[in-house]
Amino acid sequence: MNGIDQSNGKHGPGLERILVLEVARVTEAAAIAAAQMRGRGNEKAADKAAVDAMRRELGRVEIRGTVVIGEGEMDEAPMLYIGEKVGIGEGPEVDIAVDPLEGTTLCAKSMPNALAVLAISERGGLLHAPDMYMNKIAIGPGYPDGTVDLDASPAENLNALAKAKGVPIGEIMACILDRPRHAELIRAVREAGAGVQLIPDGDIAGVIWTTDPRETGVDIYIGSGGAPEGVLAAAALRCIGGQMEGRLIPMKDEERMRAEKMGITDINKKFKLEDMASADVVFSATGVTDGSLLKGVRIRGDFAETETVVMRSKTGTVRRINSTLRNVGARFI
Ligand code: VTB
Repeated sequence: MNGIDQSNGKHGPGLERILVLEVARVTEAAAIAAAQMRGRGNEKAADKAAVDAMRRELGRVEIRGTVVIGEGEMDEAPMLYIGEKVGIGEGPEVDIAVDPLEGTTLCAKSMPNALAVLAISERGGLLHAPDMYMNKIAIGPGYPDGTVDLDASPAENLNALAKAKGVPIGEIMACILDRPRHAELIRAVREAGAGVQLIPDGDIAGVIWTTDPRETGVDIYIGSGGAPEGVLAAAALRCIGGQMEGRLIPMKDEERMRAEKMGITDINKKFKLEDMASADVVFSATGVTDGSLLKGVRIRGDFAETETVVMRSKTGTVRRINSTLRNVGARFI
């Protein structure tokens, strides 16, 4: 999709506007909890703090929610597992995708771009992506449909993007996760004449950066990362506009079976943005550590300051919310 979703979504009348503030509160709470674990070198503890806080806050929202992307299967994760019912049990029926701490390592090392992330959609509006790798390609809004294609070579995609942007390929910057598995991809991008911005972690932010190249310097995201993160990024792009494709990369039979169990009949399918986020969606991210998308949490005495971006596909509104929360009995409210 290129541009903003003006429809009501094909699954129902659309999400209620009030939910925009509610979901922002939820990512704020997760971010503050995680922020208190910044730089402690303890990924598990940071993640647990974010999960606990997100779970608690979700429990106060007037929804009948089902987690479709969460911390794992029911037997793997005690909280926010796939299929878990969240919310107060009244209000609209919604599906929820969470990544309470996107970039646990970034948080544990107090490095940039750790986020608390959540997307909420009408029932059935988000792809139930299993926890496995996904090949992804994404660009921001304003380009003709089909400018890039997951099955084209890096050089083809970069040339097409440069042409659509009206710049020489030397001015295109690709964001790629810094992993040995991407060595060949990185080489091909550089050989084509484009630049590579390597990130240690956090490809939801990597995808979102493509929507504002003037600010972020990133034109395109390419490479493999988590499939759940792919769906969350797609939810964000559905709100801001942009194009994205993804394909699962099952490594073993067990992963194939898991995908099938989650309703994915064609494991080789090239998912378009609209397949990953097919209905009205609200996306919220709060910065945990400072980053180019959002400022991290500031804790000053009894106050915590947060920055959140929350967006809604139905209208394409993107809000930035700066909050100051007060510490009441070891909890910021
Ligand atoms: C990916 C990416 C995430 O972790 O899941 C990555 O999508 C893990 O990749 O944004 P590796 O298995 O190669 O380490 C993140 O970077 C952070 O959760």
